[in-house]
Amino acid sequence: MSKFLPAVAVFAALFLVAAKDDPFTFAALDSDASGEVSRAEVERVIRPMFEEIDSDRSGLVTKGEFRSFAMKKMMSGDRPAMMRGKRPKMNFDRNGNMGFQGFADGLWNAQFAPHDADGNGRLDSAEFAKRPK
Ligand SMILES: [Ca+2]
Ligand SMILES: [Ca+2]
Repeated sequence: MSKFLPAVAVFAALFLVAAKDDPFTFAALDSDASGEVSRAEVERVIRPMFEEIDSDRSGLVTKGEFRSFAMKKMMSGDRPAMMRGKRPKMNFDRNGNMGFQGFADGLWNAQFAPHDADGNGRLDSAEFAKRPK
């Protein structure tokens, strides 16, 4: 029996988990099937996450809500797609609040815009594949 087999099996299992739970697959994001992922399409997918973080449904995420969300995900061993790769800049205002557009700006600028090689404001599948997994 190859000593490499267990590592391969673990890798395959991780891949299956990621494929099942990751909302940031190209096919899931490209909701109009145009062959490119736009900022609007990313916003559609991250809106429910913003609403989950905004636990009091005020329409704004506070630093406290963000910390609680991050802690809950860490405790459950769940690593949201937005916490992979380059960490988004969290655009909290001076009162410690962040609206949805600030949230979307942070995520887009950290994880999508840097891979837009042709600068057209959208990621095609080749550009998207350059995102860290
Ligand atoms: Ca699209
Ligand atoms: Ca592009």
